[in-house]
Amino acid sequence: MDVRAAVATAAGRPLEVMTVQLDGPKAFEVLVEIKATGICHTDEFTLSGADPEGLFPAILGHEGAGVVIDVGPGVTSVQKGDHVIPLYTPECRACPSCLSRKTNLCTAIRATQGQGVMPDGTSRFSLEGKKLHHYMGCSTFANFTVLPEIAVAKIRQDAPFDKVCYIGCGVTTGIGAVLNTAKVERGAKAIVFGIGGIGLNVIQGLRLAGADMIIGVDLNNAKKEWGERFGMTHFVNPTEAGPDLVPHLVNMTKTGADQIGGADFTFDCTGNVGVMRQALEACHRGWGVSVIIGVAPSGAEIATRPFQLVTGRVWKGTAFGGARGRTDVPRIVDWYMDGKIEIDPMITHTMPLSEINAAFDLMRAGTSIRSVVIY
Ligand code: NAD
Ligand code: AHE
Ligand code: ZN
Repeated sequence: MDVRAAVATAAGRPLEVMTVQLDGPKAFEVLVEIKATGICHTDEFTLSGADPEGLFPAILGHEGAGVVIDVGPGVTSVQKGDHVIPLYTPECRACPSCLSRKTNLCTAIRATQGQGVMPDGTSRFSLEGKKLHHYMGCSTFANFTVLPEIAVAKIRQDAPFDKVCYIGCGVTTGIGAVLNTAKVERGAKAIVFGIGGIGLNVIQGLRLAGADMIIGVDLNNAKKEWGERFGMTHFVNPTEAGPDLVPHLVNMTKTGADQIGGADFTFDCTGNVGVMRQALEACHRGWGVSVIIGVAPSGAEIATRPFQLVTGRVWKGTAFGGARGRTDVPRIVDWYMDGKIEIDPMITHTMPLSEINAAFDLMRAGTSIRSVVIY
């Protein structure tokens, strides 16, 4: 069938909106009509050429919501008409990783997903007979896409696509990093580096968890008001904090008898390896936990003095907020529908697919939190 898609033809080039061809679902696959998709910084990361796994030409996008239009042979868990959110972290419930109960990183289809193809090794997308790559197993920058059955979460029918698409990445990643990965305790002191589409969801997750002190760090002063809107208690712009940011942050966390200072939990939501080091070193000696969420460019490495770890700080990472998609995503949709979490104010811009490049410009300029393409 013919579908409309924004194609990433080469690294560093604007997306090209065009008609491409999509084959129907094969065994254990589903055809989904994408109704809305968010644009995450990871899409920009891959489009820029910084992603070691980046493949071109490809149809990017991994933060969508839509309706099942058709199912291939063997599909049992969803049917035509179901509303779903695509999952870049699938949940097969049968691989060693799923069965371990220790991780959300299902390994059933990770190898082919990284090669930009479906589990049988072929692509469903093409342009005039030439293969187009899938992206993160989702390719939501097309109005129809094909996904493995294990890579869709069935959600309630009354949830608005143009809002809950954000649960496909940013909302779940930020809130999940707090609740699943860090397991933040009530009364905690936390620092969030990078107050964008992910960082704001970390902040609302910290508020849910009952953190007392939530320090936001961002180069962009406009993010102060945004952070405060979702529960941030203090804001620091590193360029205004004096010569050394880490001692400044540690000093801010010194209270009462504890004059050692340092945060109980820190979160990197920038993808900058220098910031990741600051986030670790701003943790409390003996128990502070620093969670890396940001995705860093090909070749980048993190560094710190081993002493930082010897003295009890813990460095962790998280993908999709540690969430098991088919189990956890429908629950997060319920949280949104019940008013337990907010999404609407973070969606600062909406546009048709034809204007998707404007969403990337807004992100690069720091003027959007989330842009959403509505098909
Ligand atoms: P975004 O562009 O909306 O926000 C990034 C924020 O970081 C901006 O406010 C920017 O001003 C700030 N920033 C940049 N450099 C900084 C610095 N040196 N110090 C302080 N602040 C700085 O991006 P986003 O969509 O929120 O994504 C954030 C990161 O998270 C990206 O690296 C993205 O790829 C990654 N990500 C990871 C996962 C995961 O599962 N681990 C999921 C989604 C996104
Ligand atoms: N391809 C990149 C890795 C990018 C990455 O870490 N992606 C996250 C999700 S970011 C969503 O916005 C993720 O899920 N990682 C786990 C995985 O299996 O990829 C690179 O650096 O190679
Ligand atoms: Zn993302």
